[in-house]
Amino acid sequence: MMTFRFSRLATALAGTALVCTALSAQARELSVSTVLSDAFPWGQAAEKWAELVEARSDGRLTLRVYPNAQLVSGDQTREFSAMRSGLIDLAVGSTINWSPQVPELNLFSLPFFMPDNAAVDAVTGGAAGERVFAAIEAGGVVPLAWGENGFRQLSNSQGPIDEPSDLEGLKIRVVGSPLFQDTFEALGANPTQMSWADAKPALTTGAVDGQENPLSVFDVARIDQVGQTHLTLWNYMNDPLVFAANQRVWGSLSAEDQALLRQAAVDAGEWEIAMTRDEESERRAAIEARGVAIVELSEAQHQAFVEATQSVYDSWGEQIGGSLVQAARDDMAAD
Ligand code: X2X
Repeated sequence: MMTFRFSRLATALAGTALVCTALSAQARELSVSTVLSDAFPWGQAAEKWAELVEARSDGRLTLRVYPNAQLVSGDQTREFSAMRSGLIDLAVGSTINWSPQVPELNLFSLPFFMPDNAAVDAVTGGAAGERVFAAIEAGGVVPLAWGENGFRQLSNSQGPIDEPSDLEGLKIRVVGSPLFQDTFEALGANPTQMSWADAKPALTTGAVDGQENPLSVFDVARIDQVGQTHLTLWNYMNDPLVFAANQRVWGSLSAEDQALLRQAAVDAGEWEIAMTRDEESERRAAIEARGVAIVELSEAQHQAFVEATQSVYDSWGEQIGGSLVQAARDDMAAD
């Protein structure tokens, strides 16, 4: 009898332990998509977000980062749609990659529109930034915070580029909306759309002559090793990152967890933006030390690029919406 009771108790206890395990296993795991891994500031932004969320939720929420756009088989321009449909829970994504679905994100890709970090901050932190977030929300995804891939610079294997005619006939790898096609065509180049996964092989074989990416990407991905020996620092556009969530996932979280996730995204973004900017001069020096010839544009040379792309600025400004472009101008002027 005693034995029987004891074994019933043991069974009951074992059952309780099982329930506890099941409950703690219910600690929620959410996927985070990124294009670049944590070898790059972009991937580090996502890892920082995960780290902060894990610590602040005492392990209740776990963010698992999936780099290299693997959740969309490398097709980075499908990331936004995949997050909207629920294939991806969360993402730290580029305005370029999401611009095919959210045309307002092309604001950041207008050639030579935002000249420096202060201008970018004025826009992301201003009325235009709020409107861009509203557009993302209207597109079916919840935007949470800003990060930064950086100002994009032009590299190529053929020779120094300091005026538009130097681009004549060069095959340049681009990604994102057709705005990039138009910009490089206006400069006389021969742009070709390609994912990041395909870019390095295409540079290696010489299928393309050039590409454009921030210094951090050029540096970490060792783009110099695939024949890209000329780099023009022209700051033609900045590529902010956006931390965001699938709507249904967001709606399923308590108000407390929503606040936790959003604040952790804001903190991770601020941390990553500061780091990316701090590291720029070291990266430039490292790239130069590897034998890459760096071109900086004089004011007059810069102006020639601005004029050559004016028609793209005008026509895409209209497509994005004149009032959003004006709001961004006002944000920059008020700064
Ligand atoms: O594909 C690129 O060039 C990259 C990595 O910068 C983006 O995802 C926009």
